[in-house]
Amino acid sequence: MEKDDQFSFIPYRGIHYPKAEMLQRSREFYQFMNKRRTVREFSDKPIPEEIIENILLTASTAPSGAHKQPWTFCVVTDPALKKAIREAAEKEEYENYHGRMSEEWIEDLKPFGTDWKKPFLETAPYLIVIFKKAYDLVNGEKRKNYYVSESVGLAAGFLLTAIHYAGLIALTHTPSPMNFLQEILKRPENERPFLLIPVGYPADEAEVPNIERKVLERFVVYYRGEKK
Ligand code: IYR
Repeated sequence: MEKDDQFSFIPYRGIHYPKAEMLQRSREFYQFMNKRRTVREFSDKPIPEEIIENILLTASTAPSGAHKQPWTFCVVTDPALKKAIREAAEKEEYENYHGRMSEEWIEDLKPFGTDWKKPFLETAPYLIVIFKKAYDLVNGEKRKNYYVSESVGLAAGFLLTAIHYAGLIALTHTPSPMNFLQEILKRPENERPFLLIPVGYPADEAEVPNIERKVLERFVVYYRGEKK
């Protein structure tokens, strides 16, 4: 490695578990994550802000290109803003469901029972709107960011994991196009909307689609080399 003297390094203290414990932890974590579901029916029950803060801190532990952390998380609880976001999203979605999406796309969405109406944008106590920073602005000067979508996608994954771990639900929502988020939330020109994530508790009568995940063999290819 090429370590520049200008920059310091600190020892990495790994976390060590006995093999049996690793096996158990990995199995249990999979079983836990396998219970995560995207839920579209929210309760309006409030969530303590500190829980949201911890979830956001977890998201910020994601790796990012050159550690630029090219993301902004907008946390929306203002009812007026939620209403504005709902109205703008529904306007776009109405167009999507009435001609803008292909027949194949509409067909692919049938198992999920979605339509242009997005009441959860007002019901959910929190809307987390993730923006990706195409570049940074430092005193008005442009600074490059790297692998922006990959980095912000990873942070979003960490966020969803933390939401699930806290016992809350989320919906990964992608209204399209979603430039309206930039306008409503008055974000600077270097930020682009990435995902809109309502967070909350499920409604009492919430249902989710009866769908299954691919089995390992259908999404993993091993390259094990010669047997020794
Ligand atoms: N953005 C639309 C349509 C939609 C698209 C996909 I791909 C989904 O997985 C779900 C919905 C909507 O939010 O309804």
